[in-house]
Amino acid sequence: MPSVRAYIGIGSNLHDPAHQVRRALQGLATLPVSRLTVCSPWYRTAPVGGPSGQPDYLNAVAALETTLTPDALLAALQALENAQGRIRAERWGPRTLDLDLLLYGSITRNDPRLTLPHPRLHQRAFVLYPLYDIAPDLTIIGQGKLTMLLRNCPSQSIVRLDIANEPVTITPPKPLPMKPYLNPPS
Ligand code: A4P
Ligand code: MG
Repeated sequence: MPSVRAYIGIGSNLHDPAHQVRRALQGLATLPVSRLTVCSPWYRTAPVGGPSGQPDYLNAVAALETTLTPDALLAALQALENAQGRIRAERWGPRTLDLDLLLYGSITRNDPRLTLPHPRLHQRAFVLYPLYDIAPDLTIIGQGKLTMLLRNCPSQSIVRLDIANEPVTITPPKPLPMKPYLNPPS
């Protein structure tokens, strides 16, 4: 079976998010019949939705080449979330780790268990900016060119962190430098 490129959205806002994201990347790097090819820079982002007062998130997007089926990949992502203490208490509540399957090749699917592309991908700056960093020419099937989605994305508070683009071994500097990423790339 030929491998497929899948994009994974990574988010954490509990229990040392930098540690959670690093650990998630290590988990992604060891998935069977898969290869972690790149991880975006990391972003500090204000929470979108969910209960008020929750901490800011650390978000990134990773790309995998995989021959896992979409369902097997989703199950593997959920196993990584569970291994990192993910508790599902309320919708969009704070979490140690969220791994969303954003895209699986050009597959579309409309099943509540697995919707592809991820149904809210196009509304979220915390997904679109890191995705643009690693795949600027991408067209999201059914939604349009990434550059267009970025231009139309609602304004959200996100800051790109100055971290080398090295999956697994990255260590965020302390204190986190704040480098506003103000305008969508043209
Ligand atoms: N599911 C369906 N399609 C997918 C997919 N493509 N990838 C199902 C992953 N899961 C998918 O997910 C709920 C259900 O969605 C699962 O049972 C799965 O079978 P979940 O991870 O348990 O819960 P969730 O992540 O809270 O749900 P949801 O609806 O995916 O949330 P979103 O839309 O991902 O939003 N703000 C900031 N700044 N940064 C964030 O990372 N994340 C969220 C979560 C809200 N606000 C945020 C952030
Ligand atoms: Mg999720």
